[in-house]
Amino acid sequence: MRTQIGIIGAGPAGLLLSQLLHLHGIENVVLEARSRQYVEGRIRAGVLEYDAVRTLEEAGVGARMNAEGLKHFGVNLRFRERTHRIDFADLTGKFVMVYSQHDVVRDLIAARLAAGGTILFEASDVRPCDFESEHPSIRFRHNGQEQTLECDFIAGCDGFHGVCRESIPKAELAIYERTYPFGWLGILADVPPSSEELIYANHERGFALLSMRGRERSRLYLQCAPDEDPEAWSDERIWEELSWRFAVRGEDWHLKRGPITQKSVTPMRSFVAEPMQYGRLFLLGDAAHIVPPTGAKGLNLALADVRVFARALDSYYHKHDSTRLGEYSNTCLRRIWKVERFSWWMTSLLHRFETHSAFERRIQLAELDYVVSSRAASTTLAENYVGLPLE
Ligand code: FAS
Ligand code: PHB
Repeated sequence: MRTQIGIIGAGPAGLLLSQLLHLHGIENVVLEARSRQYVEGRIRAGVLEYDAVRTLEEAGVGARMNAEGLKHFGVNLRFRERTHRIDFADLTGKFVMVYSQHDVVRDLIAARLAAGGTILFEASDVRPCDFESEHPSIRFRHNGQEQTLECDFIAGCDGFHGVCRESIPKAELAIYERTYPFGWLGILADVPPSSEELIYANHERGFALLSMRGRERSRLYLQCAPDEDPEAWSDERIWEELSWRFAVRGEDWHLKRGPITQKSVTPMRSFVAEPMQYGRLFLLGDAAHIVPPTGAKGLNLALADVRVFARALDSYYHKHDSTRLGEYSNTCLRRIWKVERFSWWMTSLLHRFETHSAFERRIQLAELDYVVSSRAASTTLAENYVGLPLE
């Protein structure tokens, strides 16, 4: 087999890249380890930045998002049993779109297949090869047959646990990481959300987040131990703990309960691998970086990398200019580190740290107080949350 761009991974990064390259007339093939059903059913992120919405519209996959997604013009911080709204419209003139990652993935797969795109699901033993040469290739097994995809460039969109980053010689990569002393127990529940907009709660018992999947289903998270066993949490125990953490005074508000249909624990880490390219192998999305989900940035960072890489390939093939390709990693990293900082800051601001002294706990609450009482500080949070300008 031969193509121009071999893409490893059919998550949001790989699929959006495939779609944008198709629109630029650049041939590509996507190799995905899992089945289509698995990839389309994986519950993950839920918030799209303002520019990510634009990017998906430009990619021709914005129709269902705009019909079914929820535009949010603000977000709420809850602490000391009081709720404070950060007004995106007033502070930035922008919004975020609550539309789940698995819906984005479904829309992109549908668009690619409708356009005759090639996505090989359930490909196994996928290995990027010869990417230090000008003739890279990807070896893999599919339908029981060993195959080779020859290409000009390889896009490593295979996530944090993928094969691409691991294929780069360790001496060539600088790794920056931080592991947090907690995780998130996430649930999906068949009950309408108890708030029109997201609520991030900082409580003595720990962090909690109220989000949603449309108007009929709730998505909620609570801070837990990093190795928490979700099966140790009955529905009753989850709803009780969430009710504690979202407790509020002087507001006619209560947390609606309903059947929990999915629960899982996500570990929390910050991670960046530099550079994001080696020879003709390029890393995009979680393959290169991870953020704690507190700032709702993981998916959005992946989509931003794709925009940079697709534009660089467009210049290479259609203007015979490889400058952008050579600058891909530096261009992405400038914005990635600002988003890593914001995700770290939101995590530090909202979670309970057992190592915190009484003084540090007071400083954390004072910072929350400052954020919600200063227009300048609220604007800082708002402009990061709706999304920093793309390169
Ligand atoms: P992905 O991991 O989505 O996709 C990589 C793809 O490559 C997968 O389909 C995988 O099967 C495939 N693959 C892996 N190895 C392969 C191989 N060797 N060969 C072929 N294919 C291979 N972000 C948020 O903003 N908010 C959240 O609430 C949030 N929650 C998350 C919960 C969990 C459990 C996880 C793991 C992540 C969460 N994230 C969240 C981050 C998440 O949304 C990622 O940022 C996003 O999926 C990144 O997209 P990709 O880079 O495409 O990687
Ligand atoms: C989600 O809806 O899954 C979500 C929203 C905001 C976050 C993290 C997750 O910060």
